[in-house]
Amino acid sequence: MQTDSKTYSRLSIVQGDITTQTVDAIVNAANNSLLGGGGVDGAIHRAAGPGLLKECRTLGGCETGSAKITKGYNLPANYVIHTVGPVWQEGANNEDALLAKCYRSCFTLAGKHGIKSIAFPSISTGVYRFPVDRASRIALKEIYHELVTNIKLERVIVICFDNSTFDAYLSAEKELSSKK
Ligand code: AR6
Repeated sequence: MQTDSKTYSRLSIVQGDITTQTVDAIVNAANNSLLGGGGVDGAIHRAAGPGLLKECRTLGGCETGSAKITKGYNLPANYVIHTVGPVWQEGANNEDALLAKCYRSCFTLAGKHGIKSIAFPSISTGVYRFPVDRASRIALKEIYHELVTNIKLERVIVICFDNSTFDAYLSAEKELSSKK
């Protein structure tokens, strides 16, 4: 893929809490019901307040690999894009392609809503047990692809909650950027 320094300067990989990010949209790693859960999903619902669950109830759930959008309610972000990552099943169930599709689905919705800055958590690598080394490479490939092809997208932030996730994304970034 053809990337340059401008592409890299629009991507940040940081350690932190996605609920505090001041961006147009944050992404939620949700489940098929879209009715809340643990991990980042629980944190987003707690920070957004009950309006978020109320709107989620109207959405009719979400298929794995797809995404749906709501308002951000009490969050600093204007929107939440809810996507459903695959549960890791030893790679036997199309998990790589489904994870890549999550990122693409989020970018499609972001484009439709004029979103210029977006923060992602590490989708599927918590409760859903997707190996983070593998997931981080898939995530960054999709993010780079979007940054290269969509010049309207100003900023993408990957928010890593814990040290090992942060390390995995940094080494994936190093590996992928050395291939440019
Ligand atoms: N900010 C950023 N990342 C976070 C935060 C936070 N506040 N809290 C946790 N993470 P997970 P999954 C990280 O389990 O694997 C839910 O119950 C976490 O450390 O939240 O896609 C849903 O309802 C990990 O690195 O999502 C589903 O049932 C990453 O977010 C299921 O979990 C993803 O972990 C989805 O599982």
